[in-house]
Amino acid sequence: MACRQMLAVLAVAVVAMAILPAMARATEYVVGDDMGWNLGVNYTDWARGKVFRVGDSLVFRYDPENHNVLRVSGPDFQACNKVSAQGPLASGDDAVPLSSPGKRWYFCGKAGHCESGQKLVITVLPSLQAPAASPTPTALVPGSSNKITVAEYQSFMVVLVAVLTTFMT
Ligand SMILES: *[C@@H]1O[C@H](CO)[C@@H](O)[C@H](O)[C@H]1NC(C)=O
Ligand SMILES: [Cu+2]
Repeated sequence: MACRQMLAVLAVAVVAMAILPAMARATEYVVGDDMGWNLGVNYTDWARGKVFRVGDSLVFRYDPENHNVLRVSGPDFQACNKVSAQGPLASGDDAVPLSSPGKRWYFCGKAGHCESGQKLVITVLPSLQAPAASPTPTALVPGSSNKITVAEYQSFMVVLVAVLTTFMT
């Protein structure tokens, strides 16, 4: 009996350790999925429940005759002000790497499209990659960020398995 429980615990641990690095892998989000970057799509709904991290990317797909993509500030997003530091993306298939954490605001610069709701705001979270040299478990240090790295999670799983194994024998 104890042996079977141990096997079950080990199986769960192995699965968890196999899945976690996969979760840390970069994700490419096609904005609007099959509907692409268009009028008539609610991008608030599209973004809901998605987790964007540094290293992921957004891909805007659209007809370049009818749409483009402007990255703007929060106030310009609210007001649909077509003020963008970089100028519009206009290829129709634009990959945007999410290279830093924080909020990002986009809308279509064609007349009336932002006002009609062709706009997207996302919050980019820090990467899940473990920092190269950081042996301190930052999750346990008061005042530090709450982020748990993959390495820390794996260490935690190893300890958990060891403890459970001890109790079950
Ligand atoms: C998108 O849907 C949300 C509710 O899910 C709503 O609050 C919002 O006004 C909608 N946006 C547009 C542009 O229709
Ligand atoms: Cu448009």
